[in-house]
Amino acid sequence: MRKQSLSRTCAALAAVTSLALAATACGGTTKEDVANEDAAAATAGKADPDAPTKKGLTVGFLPKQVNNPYFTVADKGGEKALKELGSDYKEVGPSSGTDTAGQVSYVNTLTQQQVDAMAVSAQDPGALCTALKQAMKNGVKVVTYDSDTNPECRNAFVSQASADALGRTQVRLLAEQIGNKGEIAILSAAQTATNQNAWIEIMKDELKDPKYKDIELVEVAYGDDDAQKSFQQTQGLLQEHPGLKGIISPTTVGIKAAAQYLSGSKYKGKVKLTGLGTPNDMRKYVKNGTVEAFELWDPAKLGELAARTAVALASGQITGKEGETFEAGAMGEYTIGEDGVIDLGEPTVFDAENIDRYDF
Ligand code: RAM
Repeated sequence: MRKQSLSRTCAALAAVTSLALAATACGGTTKEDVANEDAAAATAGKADPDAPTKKGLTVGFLPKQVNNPYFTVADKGGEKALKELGSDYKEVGPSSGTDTAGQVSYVNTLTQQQVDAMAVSAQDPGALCTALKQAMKNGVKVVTYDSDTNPECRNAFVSQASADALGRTQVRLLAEQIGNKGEIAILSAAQTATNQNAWIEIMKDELKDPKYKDIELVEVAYGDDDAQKSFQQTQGLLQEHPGLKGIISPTTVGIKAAAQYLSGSKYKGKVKLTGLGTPNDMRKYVKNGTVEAFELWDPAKLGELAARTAVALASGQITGKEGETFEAGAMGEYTIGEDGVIDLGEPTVFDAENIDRYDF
């Protein structure tokens, strides 16, 4: 049974007041929230792998940022999968990659609308927890995709590839391009983003390997997934560090803005750039010699897997526990790993040789 709860009140508040006000009023931790620490476990029950796939469900997608081409592709993948499964899709979300209060309000609104499940890419791990726990307490299944919250604040996390693999391969790509020597910088997105920070930690760890002893990470800059800010941050990095040899930008918005800056500057081809980008954004810069190689997973597949995970949860086929398995349509069978994490698979490296084979 769904009880009237704090989240309902918050969502109602969000409907009648400014989003920021509602978020402030609802963002704090209450006694009720503390008592609901294990909301995920309480609503999860036992998995029945043979339960029929429910139809007519509504799954809300809440990306970090709408109008970000990466999330447009990812969420379209979710929409397509839901259509195939006979369920409904909706997308809500802030237009800025640093509007955490806005994300909290959208979680509350989706809860109030009694969606069956939501797929969320978290701008900040902790900030969404209270609202997500309330959602789960109200019977809404919560899947994070792309960027996780804390494990107890969702049922499962659909990860694009292991953070370990992504962090290390980006360092390896850049190290190769600069001949294992010189100053490098990172251009990230929001300072709070769970996925970005996880990758940056792994990059720092990878850099401890003696084979990188001549590489020095001189700065981590934040472009907030805002094209203009990322462009300016790139310019700033080059002014601050005239000897800079390379930049890693693990964000589609950041790498595109950095490529745009380098491409029109005297650094083109001299200062190397790699990271995570979409082939359609980066094609031009690979062809004009600004970028040698970068990587990404297929965002449409990530969105599809998030949608299929949400439906499997709402159908009772899985609860998010390690070891449970489910069928993700043509994508095949997936097994839930430690802490409720489901890995999509390996990322792809794009370069001049293969980039024209991809269109996203
Ligand atoms: C941006 C976002 C997103 C990240 C991609 C690679 O669009 O920061 O969270 O996964 O880049």
